[in-house]
Amino acid sequence: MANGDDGVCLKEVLVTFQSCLSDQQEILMDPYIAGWKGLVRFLNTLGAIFSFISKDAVAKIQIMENYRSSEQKSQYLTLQSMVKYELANNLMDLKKQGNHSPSGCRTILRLHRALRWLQLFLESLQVSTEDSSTAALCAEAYNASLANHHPWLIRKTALLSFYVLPARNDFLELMNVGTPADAVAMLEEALPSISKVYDITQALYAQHNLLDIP
Ligand code: 1Q0
Repeated sequence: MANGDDGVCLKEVLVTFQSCLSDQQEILMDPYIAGWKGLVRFLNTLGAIFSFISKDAVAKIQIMENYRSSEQKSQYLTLQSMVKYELANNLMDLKKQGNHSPSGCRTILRLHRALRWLQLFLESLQVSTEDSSTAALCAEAYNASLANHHPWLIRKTALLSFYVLPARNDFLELMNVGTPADAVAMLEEALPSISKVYDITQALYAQHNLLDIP
């Protein structure tokens, strides 16, 4: 995924989300996790100030990788099979966070909420103009999504960290897909599959009443 010595080609990362969808419109866990790993690599190139975010994302990715290399790995092949398996075997704490290790469903729910942030941020970048503020777009997307699930201190810290984001054109160039116009065209191409992955997961979690698991 690296492009050059220190950059991450965001196109390759976003394309990974396209390969999440199986023929049956199920979401495949491995490319979903790989997509997040790529995003974290990109986040790490933006500076150490974001390490409090990437550490949490890495921990969640690790939990899911552990499930995918456990004896139950086949149950975690897709998000749909994971939900079915964890519900059937009572592996989720539906009321409060319990003693056993975090379930796959609660872990994916956190990443799923972050995917909504990504979707909103990419949508706004796509229609942004040269003088748009990346920090403002990022904060707006965050406030409309993840912030509703974060306590005050995390919200404050996250919003403060966004101020160091590069200006819009510099940010688009960091994506390593060519000019800012090329990057915007790439976002247009990548967004439908990200939205589809988000919508399918949202419907799956809603159907099983899992959108608020602690
Ligand atoms: C570009 C700037 C990146 C901004 C990322 C926005 C997300 C802010 C999230 C702040 C998270 C703070 C750390 C801790 C949070 C946890 O408490 C929380 C809940 O977990 P738990 O176990 O306590 O219940 N965790 C989460 O909400 C998960 C957060 C995962 C965030 C994953 C972000 C991955 C990185 C993405 C960078 C993508 C940049 C792409 C830009 C694309 C532009 C075309």
